[in-house]
Amino acid sequence: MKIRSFDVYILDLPTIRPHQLAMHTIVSQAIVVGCVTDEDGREGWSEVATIGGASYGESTPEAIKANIDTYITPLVIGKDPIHFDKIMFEISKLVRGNNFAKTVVEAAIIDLAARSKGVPAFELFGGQIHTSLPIAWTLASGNTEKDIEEAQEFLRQKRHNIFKLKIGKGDPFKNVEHVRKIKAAVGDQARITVDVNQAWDEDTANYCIEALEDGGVSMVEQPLPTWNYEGMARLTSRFKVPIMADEAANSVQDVFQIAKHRAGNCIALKPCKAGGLTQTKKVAGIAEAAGLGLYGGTMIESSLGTAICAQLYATIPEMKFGTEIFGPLLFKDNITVNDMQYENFEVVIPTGPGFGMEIDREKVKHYTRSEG
Ligand code: MUC
Ligand code: MG
Repeated sequence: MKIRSFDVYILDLPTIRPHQLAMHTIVSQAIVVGCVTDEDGREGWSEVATIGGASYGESTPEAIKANIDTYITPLVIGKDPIHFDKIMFEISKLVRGNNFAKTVVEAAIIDLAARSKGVPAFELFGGQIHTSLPIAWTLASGNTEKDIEEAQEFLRQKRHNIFKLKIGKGDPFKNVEHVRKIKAAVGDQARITVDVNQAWDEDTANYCIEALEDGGVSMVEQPLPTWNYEGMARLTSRFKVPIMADEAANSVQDVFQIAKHRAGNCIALKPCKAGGLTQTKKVAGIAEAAGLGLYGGTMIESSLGTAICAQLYATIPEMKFGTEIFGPLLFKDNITVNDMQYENFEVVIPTGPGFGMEIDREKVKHYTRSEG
């Protein structure tokens, strides 16, 4: 069985409400979708999501597509998909960085390999340990009252009892008040975490984390810029509340440095950051060996990318901080025929062949960005 083609599409998916982060407000999310075919006409599909062009991270959707088309696709044609590790090793020798692009390629090849064997992709990663995992929702409407209403509604529906608040935008002191009001409104019914997305300097972080800890917040994600490992280490040793590395934990090597310098006591996993599923398992191994807690992160993927994360996270023994793979719930529409299931405060791991999602070609066509 040999790979015959690899195609890449950029899609723009509208959200149900504006989603406000420190650097960008998402009203339409750019996702990159990959489709690999073999000589028998079988297909494998994959997705990564990007946030706010080049404002969140270095991998823009346009660069992901251009680098796959130009540099990676020629390296996969003619290869056997079941050898996805060997293929990715060969790519790594000729393509530096480009972790999002590598993830699109690896995940599509894994989907194809698993489908050709008629098994879920998690069977290629040692099997499913979890059938469902805790699922956080991000409150990021930009308005305290709306966020409280949203939280109360999802508690009532038994959809989420962990809420992550995006607080990097605007006055840090007002943001702390916003968090404390939400925590006071939900009380012991829900855990509240915050994601600062690199927006604070160390002095601001020292002041604000003390107030957040006092207000009952149970985790603080990426308070400082990615480069400030020493600052993250100081915050980690000063505060009891866990400090999570997200944007700073951008590769297997980053996570080793974080573990070595204790620049955080937990790690947000995302296949796109590590450069694929195999690399993410390595990140999880380093974290496990170093006693760092793990969190199943998201870049806010649609159902396809979410299923990829879900199936991988299901093979990791301990996800101490649960997951936040809520992407499909934030979009107005879906690009797969079936959808992810959420029930009893958990995300259900899909179990169909490949990553368990059946692509809706019409929807892919409809949301694909027109060229030029
Ligand atoms: C991030 O930084 O974690 C995850 C959830 C969300 O609302 O934004 C993303 C990115
Ligand atoms: Mg984050």
